[in-house]
Amino acid sequence: MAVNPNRVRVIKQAHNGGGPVLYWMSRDQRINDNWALLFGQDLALKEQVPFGVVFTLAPSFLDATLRQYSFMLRGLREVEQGLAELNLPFFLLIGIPAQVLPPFLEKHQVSALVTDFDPLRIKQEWKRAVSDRVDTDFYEIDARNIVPCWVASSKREYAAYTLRPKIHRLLPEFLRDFPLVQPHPFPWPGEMTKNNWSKAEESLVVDDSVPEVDWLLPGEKAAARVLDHFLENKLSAYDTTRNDPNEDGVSHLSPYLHFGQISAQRVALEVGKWKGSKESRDAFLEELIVRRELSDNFCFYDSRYDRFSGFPEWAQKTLNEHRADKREYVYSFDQFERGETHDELWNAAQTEMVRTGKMHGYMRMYWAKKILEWTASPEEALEIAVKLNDKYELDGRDTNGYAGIAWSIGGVHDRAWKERPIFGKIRYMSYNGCKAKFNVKTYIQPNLP
Ligand code: FAD
Ligand code: FO1
Repeated sequence: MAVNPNRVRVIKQAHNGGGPVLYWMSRDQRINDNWALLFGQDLALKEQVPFGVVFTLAPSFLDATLRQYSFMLRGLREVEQGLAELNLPFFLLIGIPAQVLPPFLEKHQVSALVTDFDPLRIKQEWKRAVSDRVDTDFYEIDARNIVPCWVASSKREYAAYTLRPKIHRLLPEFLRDFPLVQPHPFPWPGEMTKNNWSKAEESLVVDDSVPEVDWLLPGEKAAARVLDHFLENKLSAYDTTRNDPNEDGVSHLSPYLHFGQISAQRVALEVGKWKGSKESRDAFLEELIVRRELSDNFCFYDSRYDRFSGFPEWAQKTLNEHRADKREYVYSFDQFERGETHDELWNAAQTEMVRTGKMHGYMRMYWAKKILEWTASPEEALEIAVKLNDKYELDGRDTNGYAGIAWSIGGVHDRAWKERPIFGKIRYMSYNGCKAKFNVKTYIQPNLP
């Protein structure tokens, strides 16, 4: 078994073998470097049975719009083609998993169901509902994290510095290269029904006023090209350019990582081979491995990841003490959404997100913190930040987003700072602080409403 057993969790065992194995793909929407897919194929080869992949397309998903769904669907069409070349079927089922999966498993006499790990509440609910309705072995594989979430730590970590040593100690065991997916020797029984992609698009109940992006091509092949471009042209200056929104110094991998169109483990393996500055490599791997896997730790061990009650005690206390502080500015969701605050820098960040689907990482901190400053309560700030982030960011609806917003507004994974109005001891960021770091006029210019 090429897949480390510590990456596997058994959701259910039914012991009625003999039928095909099915990988229910959801978070990790790729063929290569996918431990869930590799585990499923291993099972099928051992049992000498057919193996297939299924994706259940939900009509709506956490405020996703046409922008995110079209990026995802174009990536899935590439998965369908790639699997066909490996003699593996890809079944696109339209509807809620608990409604469409059980009859599919019954019809094909599936005896083992494999799926990928995702700590988001909606995904945990999906799995529970499916598990209650199927009579097959059911496995969950962490194919998103290099160190499986439940192995890295058995509890909610306080900050990056408490998780970092646990991750680094386990990298030698988990940061390994991947085997290739084999052409499957046991064909899926019966004729192959063709997936109806136009019906899939028509089934969506999404806001189509948020247009697709054209500056980033979706899919596994495009993701690999973006990674190569980053390694060749940008990684060497990453530690000095990544916090300047006027520099195009970051990887732009987050939409691909969010949809699982590239594996963070593949990125880390390629960065490990890269012969460049240690400072840049370490700075990038810190974000890609420690910060990114800290987000899953946060959401996995605390289902209140998008709630005020999920903030650390000290943060809830200090924000409560400053609830009655006078707010010099208070804006509505619509004013924020339209970028109509008094602050042209904040408006530019909002415009960048609405237009490109990807706000620069440095600006996301400032953007979220100002929403705390210009709303009547931290709860309302949290709600507005999550809704805007999930509606417009290509990489939204992701544990990184809930952790990033909770860090900005609720001090999650951060410490207490000098007390001030409204923020209390939550770390503050200011326009002048940005001005000291980069040329704000240069950033505002292309992002004027
Ligand atoms: P790079 O700098 O090239 O980083 C490479 C990868 O490392 C990223 O793709 C990401 O997977 C990981 N990474 C980098 N920074 C962080 C971080 N701070 N926390 C966790 N992982 C990180 N990230 C999302 O993926 N989706 C979101 O919805 C999201 N919302 C955010 C909201 C706020 C308020 C904040 C402060 C941060 C948010 N982030 C989010 C984290 C970070 O801003 C983005 O991951 C990053 O900007 C993505 O661009 P990149 O891939 O070019 O970054
Ligand atoms: N996962 C699914 O299994 N089915 C879907 O229909 C689906 C839609 C979707 C839309 C936008 C988006 O950002 C994610 C979506 N996902 C869907 C989940 C995605 O694959 C990831 O698992 C999570 O968003 C990352 O935690």
